[in-house]
Amino acid sequence: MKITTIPSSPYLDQKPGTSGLRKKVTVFQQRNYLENFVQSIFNSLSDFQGSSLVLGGDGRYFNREAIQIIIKIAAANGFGELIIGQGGLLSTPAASHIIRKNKAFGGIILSASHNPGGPDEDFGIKYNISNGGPAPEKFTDALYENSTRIAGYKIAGFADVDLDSIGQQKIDGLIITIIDPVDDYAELMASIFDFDLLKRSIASNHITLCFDAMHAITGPYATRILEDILGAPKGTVINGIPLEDFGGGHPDPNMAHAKELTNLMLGNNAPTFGAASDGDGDRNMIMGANVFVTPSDSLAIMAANARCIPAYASGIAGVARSMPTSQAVDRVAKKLGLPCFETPTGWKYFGNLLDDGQITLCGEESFGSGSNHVREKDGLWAVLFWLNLIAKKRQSVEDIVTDHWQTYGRDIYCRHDYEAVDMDIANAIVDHLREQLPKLAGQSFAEYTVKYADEFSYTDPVDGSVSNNQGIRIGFENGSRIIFRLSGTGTVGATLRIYLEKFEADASKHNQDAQDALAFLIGLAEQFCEVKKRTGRAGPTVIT
Ligand code: VG1
Ligand code: CO
Repeated sequence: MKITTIPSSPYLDQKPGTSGLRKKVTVFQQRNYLENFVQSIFNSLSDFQGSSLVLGGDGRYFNREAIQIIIKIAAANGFGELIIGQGGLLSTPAASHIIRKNKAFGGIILSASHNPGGPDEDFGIKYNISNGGPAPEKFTDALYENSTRIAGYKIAGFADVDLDSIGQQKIDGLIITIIDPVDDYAELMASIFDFDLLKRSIASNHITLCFDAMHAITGPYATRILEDILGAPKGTVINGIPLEDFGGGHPDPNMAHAKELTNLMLGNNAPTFGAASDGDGDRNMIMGANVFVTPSDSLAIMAANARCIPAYASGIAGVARSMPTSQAVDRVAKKLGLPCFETPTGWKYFGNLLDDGQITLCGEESFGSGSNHVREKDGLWAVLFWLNLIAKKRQSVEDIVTDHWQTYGRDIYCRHDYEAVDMDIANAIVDHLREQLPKLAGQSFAEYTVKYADEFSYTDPVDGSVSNNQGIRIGFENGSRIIFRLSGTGTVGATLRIYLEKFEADASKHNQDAQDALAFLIGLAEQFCEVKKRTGRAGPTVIT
């Protein structure tokens, strides 16, 4: 194979965010932009000669072209085998599983997750390590460093690879293995959940369901598992054909973006269960007839009921949640005597705890949950968890949630996002918040007395690494919290996220609307950050 080194000069904006590098497609299409980043990944690794690399993406616009380029750069850098999902497709959790199952050196996942796709929309790339999880911060820091100093990349000169025929191809010493993207993942799910029980519950109509794949990667996964294997009727999976532009939609599984599913579930003839996933298949939204389960509650309910699921029947080691996720799971951990960890936002922080066996379940408020079965959050896994729970407990989603609140109280929760805010204004908002922190503790606002006001930093209990500046938190004596963070996944301006949370022990008040119940805290958040005042906006872009 002929290997050439192409000289190139650095781009200075290749710093990975919360989950890899995300930019507009047009940015990635600049001369040598993708090539530089991929070579910088390999420049940050050592001892990978001859080993295998997993490749796949969520199928968005530019996925196929990018895969061909990455194949040639990986070949030139000395990988011995490339394991690629057919058509260049792999959901994020499936990629994680395939890295683990094949004991690969690592993997490159092409996705901008829930961000829209298409020629004028977003693309993304991320490196996962041999445990199947996102590379830790010290790797992404080194990668960024390397990207600012890159002088050229190595590329092999062979024709584009046939991505569509399953099987092995050989190019000189390099093996290219094209696999079915769904097979291994479906097998893994069958090993975790009680598929026989699910088949019976679906066949007897005890469970009726709708899954919205939002024209993204989970279409083929959900169709195979829910319809073909578990026997749900054809048409259970809606928007099931993956499209390069997600049909023009925003593949983010929440009530604002998964409108079709939301209308169905809140309508008169709702099925017993509804769910959706995002662009790359790692997020989930859980709904029952006339009820939406917040991701924070979902995590808590999973933890409380884990023993209902075959894979977790003997109990779980511990739980973790990202800092802005509500404290609902902490209550469960306390009651069950389980360790509970609070990590910064982003799945990479769960990896060490999972590898070390300190936790079994973890999740984020941003519609993500997962377990030690892979090292990414996993949308369909969460859906199957809930289906298994409903089947086993023979209870509706609403009853499961209500029972949970009765036992543990309700952590009323919501998130307000202000998207595409001018970067300077966003930075000024954060500076303004920072200035107030030292004097906030002890101050009272109606019945809310500030207990602490600080910036979250995290020391990894396994390797001792420290991550600073992970969000501004204002915690109150009564357990309520307001958290402010700037997103690390957006591609236009800045996104300010405001997370609001209040605990309600009184069951007679559990059915309140979250926006009403949190109205005072919402007002207080504006008083602290002045986002409406400084941007002139009337309210958030999205409320979840
Ligand atoms: C967001 C979420 C975070 C999640 C990340 C990646 O990050 O808040 O919880 O881990 O997206 O998810 P940020 O920095 O924009 O708040 V995904 O499904 O976009 O890979
Ligand atoms: Co995602």
